[in-house]
Amino acid sequence: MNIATAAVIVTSPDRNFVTLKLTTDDGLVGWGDATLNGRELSVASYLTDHVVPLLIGRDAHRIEDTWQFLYRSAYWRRGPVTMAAIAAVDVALWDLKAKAAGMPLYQLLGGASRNGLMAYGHASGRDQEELFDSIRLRLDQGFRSIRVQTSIPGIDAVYGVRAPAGDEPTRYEPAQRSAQPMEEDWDTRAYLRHIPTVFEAVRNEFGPELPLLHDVHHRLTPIQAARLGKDLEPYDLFWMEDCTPAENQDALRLVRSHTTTPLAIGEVFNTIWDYQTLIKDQLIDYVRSAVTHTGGITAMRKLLDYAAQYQIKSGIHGPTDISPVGMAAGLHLDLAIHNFGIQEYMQHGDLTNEVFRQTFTFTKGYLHPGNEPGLGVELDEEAATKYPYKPAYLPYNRLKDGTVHDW
Ligand code: CS2
Ligand code: MG
Repeated sequence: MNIATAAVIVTSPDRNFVTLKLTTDDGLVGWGDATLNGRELSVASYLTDHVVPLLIGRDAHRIEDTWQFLYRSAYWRRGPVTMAAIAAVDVALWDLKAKAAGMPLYQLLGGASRNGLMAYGHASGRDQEELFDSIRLRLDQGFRSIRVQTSIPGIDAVYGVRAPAGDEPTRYEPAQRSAQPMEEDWDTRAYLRHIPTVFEAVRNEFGPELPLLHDVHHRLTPIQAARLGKDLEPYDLFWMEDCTPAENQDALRLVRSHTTTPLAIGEVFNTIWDYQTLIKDQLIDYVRSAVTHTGGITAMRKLLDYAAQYQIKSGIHGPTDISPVGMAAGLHLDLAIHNFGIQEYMQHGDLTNEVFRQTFTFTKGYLHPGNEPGLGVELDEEAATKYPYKPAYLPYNRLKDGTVHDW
């Protein structure tokens, strides 16, 4: 089973996606997700210019060897572009191997460790009424865990809050199609004052059972994050996510020493090394990496097995900028590992679902990758050509005095 062709497909149904298609000499097709939000074409070029030529003629069964070859032979290791490119090759090879075996991928990873994967949905609102409506909508859709984000009085646009009324009520897409990133504003003191009152209101309305999550999106210093974690303790969060910028692992030591609110981190990390201190010193509770950005199934399996030794669980990143191919890869891994925690499920739009035909299911709050051989996702190339690439950027933040802050 040698690789005969490798092609990079860029398509933009509801948003931009980069997909790697590998074809073997015996006619099997494997898919890998290489989407890096706002920097899509860099990964497409990395693959087309530097990886595709190396793949032709290689034995598609040699997944570990191919991973090591791509990681070590580049000399320049790590980084989101490199690791997304390696991930795409790795996931496409796992898709091929599972198709060749006639099994869903999770079977090759050891088989199912559970019946389904608890997923959390996103709720947001510009005020309490909108937020409560949004939570009710998610509950009606079957979600049993909810991420809560709200506007902050005095700040015009806040991460995670859906577009103004008139838009489809559940749709929140962080990247906007434009030639320049949108500018948003930020005020940490206003945020720290407001968020605990939101969780108090949500708990009062929806009761103590519902798992609630919150994403801080890298905005705080360690001491600010420690305070927020403490202030949120009465509302029993499932996790507080990305509370500080991720580069400094030791920042979490200070946060940890002040609060029992569980901590999740890592959607912008791309290797196990980004977690080394966090895991061995048990500074976090959940690993937020995406298969797509962290070197694929091969690397994520090692990362999550390492985390398991320290009772740290998975919380795989599942926003809309992970394509259905990357999403399915995460679901197969989630089902197989022992230390599954929760899975984010942001739900793709109709156009994306037209381009990527999927077999994973969402029933009563639980995701399942399905039982088709391989990943269970096929890209419809004809449909993909209808949606050419459109430049899109994530927003960025400035403080009131104009200083650039973390988005
Ligand atoms: C977010 C993402 O899902 C999350 O937790 O932080 O929506 C994130 O903003 C995007 O994936 C950025 O590409
Ligand atoms: Mg996040």
